[in-house]
Amino acid sequence: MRATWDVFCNVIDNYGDIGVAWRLARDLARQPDLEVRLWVDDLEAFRRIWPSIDADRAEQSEAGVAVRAWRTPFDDTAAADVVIEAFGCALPETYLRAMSARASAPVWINLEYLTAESWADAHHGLPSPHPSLPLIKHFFFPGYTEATGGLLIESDLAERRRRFLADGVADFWCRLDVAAPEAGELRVSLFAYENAALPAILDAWAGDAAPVSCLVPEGRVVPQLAAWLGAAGLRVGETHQRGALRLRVLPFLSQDDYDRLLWACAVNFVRGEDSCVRAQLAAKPLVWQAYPQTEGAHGQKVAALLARYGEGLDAASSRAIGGLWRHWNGIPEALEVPSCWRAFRLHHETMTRHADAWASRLSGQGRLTEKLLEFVEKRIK
Ligand code: TRH
Repeated sequence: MRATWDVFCNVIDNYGDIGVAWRLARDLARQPDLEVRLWVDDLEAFRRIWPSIDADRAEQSEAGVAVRAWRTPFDDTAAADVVIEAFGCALPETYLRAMSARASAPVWINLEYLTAESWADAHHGLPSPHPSLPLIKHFFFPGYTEATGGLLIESDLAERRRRFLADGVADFWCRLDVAAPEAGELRVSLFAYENAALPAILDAWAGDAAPVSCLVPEGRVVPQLAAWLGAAGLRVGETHQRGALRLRVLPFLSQDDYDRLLWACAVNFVRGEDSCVRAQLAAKPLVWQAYPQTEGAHGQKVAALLARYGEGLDAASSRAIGGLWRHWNGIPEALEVPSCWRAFRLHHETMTRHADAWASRLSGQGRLTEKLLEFVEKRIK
């Protein structure tokens, strides 16, 4: 019999919640004998990362996943064998009651935010009994070590990337209406929150000795780019040249096209969690802006990932990447942005080799979907 899985996603802000929930639901649906439903409370946000979603439909099917609008009040629904609550979104009361009414309780999992911090090892898998219902929730922590739940890496990802790089890049640029890189050009993708270090990095790119082209999917950073350009606004498709820098605003891409953009660029500036992982898997040097948190808590996340990512890198390259990451996250850094960028540029080749080795290492460390299936297998009654 096919096991049923329900994944619940409450979109709080940005695209990370739906981005991860959708990636997971799609990957689960590719496994044999699983029936997957994804409940989403903001289909408009979902449509942005997956344009074939119809934001007005309560029920639809996409990539083998039954997509359901999560509405309040929540209609009575039979609970699934496995229930995934993405990022602590509180499940509807009616659904909790349906879970406890089952002859055998579902395996209930709270999929947590990714962090490279070491405490994730000890917290992964911990149970938390419901205060009044006969249900136990388990905390599932993605992470970078074997003791965690691993990372969302589809089993065919490396092969898809390889095929794209072998014969798909030219078509991709054509489809985006972007010229292929010229000789010596450094192509950068930029996905960021508002960022105090942005004007300095744009200045550094404009003053670079070689052409830098920066591709920016439409989003929160665009008003800041417009201000730097001295323009009233910036629309999708506009291109601006300042010194060595050519800036181009792209439409917000589908999740799969965004992966392709990361594969095709030489450096990727990413933010939050999902794009950060995808940039690591793209095997190219990356600059990460963590989701800003109060009291600088994101600084620890940045330091933790830098420490892991930097393992095996020579001191100079490690210094170069660390300097830029710190500026990009508002963490004190002795070197100025232009020096950090020059160092980053100088060590780009070494960092690219390192990024390739890092991506292979991540793939060998345990995939989240497989670990989740194992975790559930041990608990299912
Ligand atoms: O959008 P984000 O900033 O999401 C954040 C973080 O997840 C953060 O931890 C969370 O607390 C906060 O939201 C509420 O960044 P993230 O995680 O990289 O998610 C972006 C998703 O959007 C990812 O799945 C990739 C996708 N995407 C596209 O599909 N098309 C695009 O053009 C771009 C730029 C991104």
